[in-house]
Amino acid sequence: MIRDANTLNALLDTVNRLVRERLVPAEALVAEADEIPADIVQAMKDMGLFGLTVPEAYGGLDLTMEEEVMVMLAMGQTSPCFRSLFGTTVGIGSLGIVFDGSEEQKAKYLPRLATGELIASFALTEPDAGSDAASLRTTAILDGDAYVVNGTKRYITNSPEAGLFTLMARTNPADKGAGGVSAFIVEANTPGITIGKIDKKMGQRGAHTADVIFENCRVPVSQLMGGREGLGFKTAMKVLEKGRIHIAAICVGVAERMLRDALNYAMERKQFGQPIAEFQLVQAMLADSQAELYAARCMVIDAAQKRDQGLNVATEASCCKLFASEMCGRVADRAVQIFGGAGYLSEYGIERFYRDVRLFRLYEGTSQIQQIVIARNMVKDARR
Ligand code: COS
Repeated sequence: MIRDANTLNALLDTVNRLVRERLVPAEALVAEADEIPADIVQAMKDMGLFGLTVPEAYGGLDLTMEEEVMVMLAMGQTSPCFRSLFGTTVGIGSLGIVFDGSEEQKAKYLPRLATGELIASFALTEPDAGSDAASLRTTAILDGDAYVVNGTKRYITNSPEAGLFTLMARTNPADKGAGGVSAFIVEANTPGITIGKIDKKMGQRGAHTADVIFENCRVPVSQLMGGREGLGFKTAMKVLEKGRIHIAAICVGVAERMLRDALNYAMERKQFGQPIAEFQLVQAMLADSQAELYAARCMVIDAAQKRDQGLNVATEASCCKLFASEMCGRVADRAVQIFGGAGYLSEYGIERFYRDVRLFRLYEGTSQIQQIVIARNMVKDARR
């Protein structure tokens, strides 16, 4: 649902200008330094990008899913690390508070998240609990006025920058499944939290991940999400479901950028006396990419519109994440192929995108997890 086309277009114009004038020129530098310059971070904050999904009452833009998708399509036109910086705050890092936080928790944290003063991270994955998220081992045991948290969280995006963690921990060790898990809002400066070394990743340099280690960390009772135990897994699932549409939109945006770069290259590069874009085998790669991109774009917008109508889009969200991330990988591969030898050189940038987009098929639920969610829902619906 697009509430007011003029307001959205004004926002999209600003995002497009930021991407064109500030982010694209900084791509190579950010990858080299593994750091987004402070002035760019500030520009993103000033534009309200950290508050895209925060309700207006708490200082955010409160975008509908369709509007959020439009912004992500625009942000996809540059290196995905830029999106990643505010993506966890507008997505999985803060949505738990928006969905399930108490009034007090919302009032305390959402305004500071919306301005970017606080960066939020989502702490679910562990060394031994990834796809099987319900098996997480981090414990949060009630002791007087606090929960004592012990455990390690792994690959936590933006943890080195985070001011706040949405943490999933087991409050009931007797229940080894989803029902024993609770969600907490944990301030990053709480004693007992250590951030590990920044991970060396295949791509998306500039976006940081690291371990977050909790050692006898006393988290006040007031930080239990919504004041209720045992609902943390469901909070995580709801958050991830929305996040999957968001990530799918970014996949579409980045694929558009890679295909545009590949098309431009194919029209300039001459072999056998003519631009390689004139050759049918190159055209096949361009055409397959365009067709798949169109399909993914339609899917993402359709799922977003359905979600805005209040429909259950668990299946659609996983379809989008699965198809768009796999499509993005195929487009990246064809783009490198079209660039030929130049595609293997870092100065052309396409090899960086090729590495960057590999993550899309892994995080916020692997392609295999999306397949499981889709098929399970199909069986469940058929039994009704
Ligand atoms: N919205 C609301 N509730 C949901 C939900 C959703 N999208 N998906 C599941 N739930 C609820 C279920 O209804 C169930 O509740 P009841 O026990 O009351 O029926 C509960 O959550 C447990 O669900 P389920 O039985 O399906 O859990 P499983 O352990 O079988 O796991 C998968 C399901 C595999 C889908 C889940 O573990 C998953 O999504 N894993 C991937 C995690 C992930 O994306 N990690 C990425 C790292 S974070 S960047």
